[in-house]
Amino acid sequence: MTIKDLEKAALEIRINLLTLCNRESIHIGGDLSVADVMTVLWLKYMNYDPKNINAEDRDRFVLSKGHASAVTSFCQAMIGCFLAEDVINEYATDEGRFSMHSCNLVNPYVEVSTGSLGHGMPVACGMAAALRLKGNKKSRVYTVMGDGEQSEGSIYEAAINAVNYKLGNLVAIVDNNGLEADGKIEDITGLGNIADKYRTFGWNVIEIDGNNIEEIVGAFDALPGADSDVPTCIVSHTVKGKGVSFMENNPCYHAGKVSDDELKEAISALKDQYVKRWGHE
Ligand SMILES: Cc1ncc(C[n+]2csc(CCOP(=O)(O)OP(=O)(O)O)c2C)c(N)n1
Repeated sequence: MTIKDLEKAALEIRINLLTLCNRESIHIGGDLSVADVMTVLWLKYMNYDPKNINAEDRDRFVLSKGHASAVTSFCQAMIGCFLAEDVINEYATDEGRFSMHSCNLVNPYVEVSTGSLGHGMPVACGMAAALRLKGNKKSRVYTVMGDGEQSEGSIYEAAINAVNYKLGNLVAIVDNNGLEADGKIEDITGLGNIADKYRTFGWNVIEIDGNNIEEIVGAFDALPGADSDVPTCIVSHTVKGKGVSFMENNPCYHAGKVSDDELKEAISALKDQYVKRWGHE
């Protein structure tokens, strides 16, 4: 897929997110910040066949920031797991497969149910170790975390163990948007430099503008082989609410709904940005 194809797909995913957000409360801010990385990962790099979801050599995905379930579902819709309309129509209904957090009891395309922050990364670490024990040298385990989530101690236990067990098949992505649920991370926990922390533990670290599709592609292209010995952390600097000016860097849009007027304004602004860059829709 070309950069243009990926940007078009990211636009469609953002429009789907906003359309859903007009109907149901979702974690829109953190969905929008990570939308570009998720688009590139799912549409270009994940080795995952929706028709053969138990294939041994598939890549595994664990959404450690489990509240970004909507963007994950819309990416999976794009590769044919189900329809985007299914996500919109079933979201938060009693019989539906989709909700604020991904659940593998109702949705088989979810490898691991998540939502409680700090758990996905250690599970991903265990999965990567299990693949090694089984002699699988091909599959990667990707996990996507929040930067607020980096306050959970379990993340660091996993990070230390990933290096100790030489899990070069593990790729951790931190969506570094600077905000957590109700404010700036530097004001709440004073977390400091995330990239330096992973470097100190011995990880291979790649820092990118995570809302720039070209840089994201560059980061995935630069990953060492799945059979390498050192885990990689992609620190992805993003903007919470990316693409919708009234949501950007605004903690009020961590989670919630958008009105009809906000929906219209947001979609037209997103389309304008795309047309400005590529000349047509
Ligand atoms: C263990 C745990 N504590 C609290 C929450 C509630 N919670 C959901 S999202 C969130 C903020 C997370 O911030 P961050 O990881 O930066 O995610 P993002 O800003 O990208 O949405 C919190 C505190 C939770 N899901 N799990």
